[in-house]
Amino acid sequence: MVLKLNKEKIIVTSALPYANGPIHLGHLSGAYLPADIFVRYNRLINSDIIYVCGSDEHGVPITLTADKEKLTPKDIIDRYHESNKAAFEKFGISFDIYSRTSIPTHHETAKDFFKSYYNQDILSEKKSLQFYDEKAGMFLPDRYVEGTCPKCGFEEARSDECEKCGALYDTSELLNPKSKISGSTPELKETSHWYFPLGKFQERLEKYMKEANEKFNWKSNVLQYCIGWFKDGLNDRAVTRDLDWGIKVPLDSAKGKVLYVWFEAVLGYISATKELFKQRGNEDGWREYWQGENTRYIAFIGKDNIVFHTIIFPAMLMAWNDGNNDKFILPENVPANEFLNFEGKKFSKSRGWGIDVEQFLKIFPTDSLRYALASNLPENKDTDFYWKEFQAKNNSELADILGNFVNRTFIFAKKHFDEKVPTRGELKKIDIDMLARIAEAPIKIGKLIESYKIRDAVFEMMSLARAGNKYFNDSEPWLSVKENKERAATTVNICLQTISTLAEVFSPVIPFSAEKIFKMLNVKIADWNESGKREFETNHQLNKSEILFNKIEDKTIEIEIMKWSNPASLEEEVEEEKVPEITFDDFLKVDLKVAEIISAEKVKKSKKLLKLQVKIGKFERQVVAGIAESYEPEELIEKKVIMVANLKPAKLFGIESQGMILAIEDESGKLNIVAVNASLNSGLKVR
Ligand code: B3M
Ligand code: ZN
Repeated sequence: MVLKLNKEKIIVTSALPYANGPIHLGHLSGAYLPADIFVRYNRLINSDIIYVCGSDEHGVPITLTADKEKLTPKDIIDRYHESNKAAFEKFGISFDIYSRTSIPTHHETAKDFFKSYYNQDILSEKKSLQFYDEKAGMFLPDRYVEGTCPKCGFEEARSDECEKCGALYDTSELLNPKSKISGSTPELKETSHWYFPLGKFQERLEKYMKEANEKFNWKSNVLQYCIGWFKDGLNDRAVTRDLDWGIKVPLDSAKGKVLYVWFEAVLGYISATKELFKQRGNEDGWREYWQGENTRYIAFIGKDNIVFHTIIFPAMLMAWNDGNNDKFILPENVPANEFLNFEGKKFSKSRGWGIDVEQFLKIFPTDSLRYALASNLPENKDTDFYWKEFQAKNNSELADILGNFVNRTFIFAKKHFDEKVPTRGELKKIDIDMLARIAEAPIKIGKLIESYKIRDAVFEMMSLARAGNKYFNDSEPWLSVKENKERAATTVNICLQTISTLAEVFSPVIPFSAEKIFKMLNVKIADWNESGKREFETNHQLNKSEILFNKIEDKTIEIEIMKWSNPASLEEEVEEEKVPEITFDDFLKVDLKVAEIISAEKVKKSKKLLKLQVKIGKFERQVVAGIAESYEPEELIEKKVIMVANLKPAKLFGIESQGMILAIEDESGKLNIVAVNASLNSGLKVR
């Protein structure tokens, strides 16, 4: 049974992030910002669309974090569910619901799917040998066992696959197995699991993908990935695990087993939609979005989640549809993004590399980040977040192009037209061309967003702002206002119309600033189809203008660069590090001086920190340095070292630190202070 609907419905989902850590910029660029822009645009063209997401709260990642922090899984998920929800909100991600997989609705939904497959008799129970960690009291998932490859002797091989030589082997063949959880040697123990017959769906999946691609033009990175999987052939997949944190397998014979987290997490999209409609007082409303005849489903994800959304989830829905009267639709597109790196290196939760959203938005405005990320989305290949580029996007694009155009127009209208929209006079070619540009921009941008080319769309938005500035310059209203006020009126009128169009087309990307512009223009946002066609009433009153984007100062950005270029706690990555270039002037901004250490003492309760008093010429300073694990305080007295003398003071363990001592971290993790010849006087400048 398929529901007939009078209007097309669209459901958009973004991957459900594990509730075991904060959301970072890489997550945003992968699956959330592009989806949000797509959804916001669709709302403006009056699509009947819902945007659904939530926390993924089961699986080994959660239990591991809990173990590490000596807390319960529930503590962990509660903490991160709330903080991630708040971070998304602050970043302006406009979910209709941010649900979670620990809610009863989700447990029931997941169990229903499992029971349906069980009753349809498509699951098979198989016995296998699996590593069991006696010390941790648990069966070990594959990626938590490491050992020596039986083929090539590589010592960090995974439990059933060697990364070095590519060999695949049976878990029981792995030599010297080690549990990554407790470090002990795990035993092989027999267990049994339920398997989903993915292989049986291969033909239908290939057909589904082919047809979806023909109709909706899938991204080539996604297609290539799937083709690879099909080539290797799909196998049965275990959908249960031996764990106690998760959704209990709804069979009497399956004590101590839970559903595999990926099996149930994808169903989280459905249960979150159910929850949304429960909240809306329309219990069955969710069906229109999942089971309607003219319903579209688009799943936004990062590239590491492709197989689950293009193969496993569709197969699960097909299997459900085979055995039930209510039939689900399959994703029409899965526009997966590649990764965003941070200053040349992969974001890494475990290594603490990469700034998270909450931290970021404490320092910089949301729209600046949204714009910078949106114009650099990893749509076809990995991209990088660099602080300097972020600053340039904000200063040279948002502030200098868009902000400047809005600002100069408002100032001009205030000065010469009494803060009102002046009426247009006779149009010249330059005006007609600009009006044509305004009219076509929303159409062009809309098409790009609809085909998931968000970067290009953002480029077009800023191009329109550039065109606005050029139109203002070429029209020279500051001259015409003296000689022929009607000319100036026409220019200002068209500039204001351009601004209104800019606010409309930019609103999916920088919604908070767009809102400010509408307020300044004293109008409400129009439907996308009407944008570019706004006619202001005669003498329409404008509101007070405000600066939309403040410039980010060099020193603010340099602090961030410093912070992230000296993360003593981070392990080095194997790849060569790409460090952004600086100019000589940049270098000169760092005031490096010779300093003499005159006293040193341990900081109470800290293993790493020493409190130092140093002399720089005639002046004394206090510095808190993270070198306590490498030096005894006495060793340091009278040492002449190099110090960053103009670092903004910061408090560490409540103690003010007024500078930074340079040190070199060697391979063993020891810090070696950069000491200079004792004959050099303190206060001398390094250059
Ligand atoms: N939680 C994996 C991840 O956070 C996973 C996505 C689930 S989507 C249903 O990358
Ligand atoms: Zn090997």
